[in-house]
Amino acid sequence: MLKLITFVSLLVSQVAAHGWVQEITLGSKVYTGFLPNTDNAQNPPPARIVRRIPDFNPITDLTRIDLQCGGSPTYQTAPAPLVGQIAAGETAKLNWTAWPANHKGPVLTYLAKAPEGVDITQWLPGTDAVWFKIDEVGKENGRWAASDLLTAASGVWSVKIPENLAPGQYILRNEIIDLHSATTYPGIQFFPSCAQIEVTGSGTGVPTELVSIPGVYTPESPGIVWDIGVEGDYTPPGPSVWTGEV
Ligand SMILES: *[C@@H]1O[C@H](CO)[C@@H](O)[C@H](O)[C@H]1NC(C)=O
Ligand SMILES: [Cu+2]
Repeated sequence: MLKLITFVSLLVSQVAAHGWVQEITLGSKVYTGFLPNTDNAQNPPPARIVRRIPDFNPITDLTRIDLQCGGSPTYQTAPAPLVGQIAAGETAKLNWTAWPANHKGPVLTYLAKAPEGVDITQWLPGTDAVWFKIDEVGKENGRWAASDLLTAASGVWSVKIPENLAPGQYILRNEIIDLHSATTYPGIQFFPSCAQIEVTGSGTGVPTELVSIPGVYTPESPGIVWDIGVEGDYTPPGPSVWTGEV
């Protein structure tokens, strides 16, 4: 009986934990996210613009390739079959499943441009330095991006595609970082979600500060070991934000 209770409460706590991007709106077009619980149960899984993930468990090892777009030792991410459409200057809306209130931390967004002549539905960046950051929010007026601001926005994280971004195929990587157990490393939890997008427009902006994921964060990077109980500002880890200004 004790075992059963332990098992049931474990299930409940897992259901209450974490989440994934269930829906993406690019401009005015709506796409279903990769839904790990139901999509993984189908063979083949439904075609999505979002790269597959095994489940809603966090990535905790900064050196694993799973930090890029999700995965586990037994389930690697892979390119998705579809590509979403958005114009530079439009807003992408990432609709996360209910985010637990105690999982506090920043929300960051990166882009990576598929190399010339490579179709994004075939592209795995590996550890190449191809990523640049377009958005980050840590804390605003004492409220954390996750979950305070995200939940206040009904679970939808909005990020503008820089107006001057050069057209092409990109991976849009939205990342929630959970700091609730980050007082030592390992402890910090990462929840990346990668959508494949085709950006249209006549922009010419090309960022110069490119990082690799994994590689961009180390246990010593500012913001990786953190005590959320401490008041004050928080600067998210990684490179500075590229706004597309020239
Ligand atoms: C988020 O996506 C879910 C599932 O498609 C949908 O029911 C919900 O209305 C969406 N939330 C918002 C704020 O658009
Ligand atoms: Cu957790």
